[in-house]
Amino acid sequence: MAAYLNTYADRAKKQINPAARDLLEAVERKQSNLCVSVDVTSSKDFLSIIDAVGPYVSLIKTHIDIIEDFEPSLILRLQELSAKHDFLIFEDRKFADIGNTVALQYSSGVHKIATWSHITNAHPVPGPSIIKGLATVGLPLRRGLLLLAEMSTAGALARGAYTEDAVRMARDARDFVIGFIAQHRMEGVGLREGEKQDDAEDYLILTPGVGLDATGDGLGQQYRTPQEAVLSSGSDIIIVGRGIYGNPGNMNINEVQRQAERYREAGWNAYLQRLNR
Ligand code: S5P
Repeated sequence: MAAYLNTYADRAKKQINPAARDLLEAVERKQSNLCVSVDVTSSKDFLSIIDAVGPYVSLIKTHIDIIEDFEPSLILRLQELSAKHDFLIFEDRKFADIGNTVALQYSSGVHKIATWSHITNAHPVPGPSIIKGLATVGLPLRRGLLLLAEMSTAGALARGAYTEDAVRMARDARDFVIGFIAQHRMEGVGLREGEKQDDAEDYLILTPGVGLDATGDGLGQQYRTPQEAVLSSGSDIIIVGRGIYGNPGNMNINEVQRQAERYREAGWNAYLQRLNR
């Protein structure tokens, strides 16, 4: 049986990377495979959404560079909310440069991502050196990396041979690469000639492009339901942004909370169905 068909709790015990283990343990504790993507530009909205959805998530995804009034104290507030509500933090930085540059982007600058973000992600486009560069910063801090093996957008170039190469790159860096941003599972993908699928391989699949009410956003985004992502495609964590907070311009925080609860339940029920199939 493929490792991902076990419970989150069992899978946590077998992870070698601490961030992957912590995430799976949080998922189990909170009975939530929901990650909310907080794509808003003011610190106030950012913190109020996170405080509202906190009880229903195991992971909060940030785009810290879109915050207009960013100050280092925002990170302290984020960390307080992470402790209050028991969730991990994933900065969706999508690194895509040479090893030396990404190591600097990860450790330095205004945001110092590696100091607070348990998980981050990278495009495999530069080749294995991007993992090596990020690992020099992330591994000593017990961080984990996701590779973007596929994207949710219409016409994405991350498919076929590109996706296969991404999975091979991950298999060569098991201590740091904990999984993929993807729309499907990656077991059996990218096996080299004569190589057999390792049944113990257990990458985390985090899936954006999830929505219960819309099918797209008019800018290329494509949505599937939590049921499709988790039950049909074997996703481990659903990533939901606007499906939960709508248009931040006219946000009702009670409604944001209600939607987070709704997505948590949909994601968790799909997982239970997968376990019992
Ligand atoms: O393929 C991808 C990869 C990512 S990380 N498609 C995505 O949409 N994302 C991110 O997920 C995107 O940057 C955004 O932060 C979030 C989806 O937001 P939503 O509002 O469409 O749910």
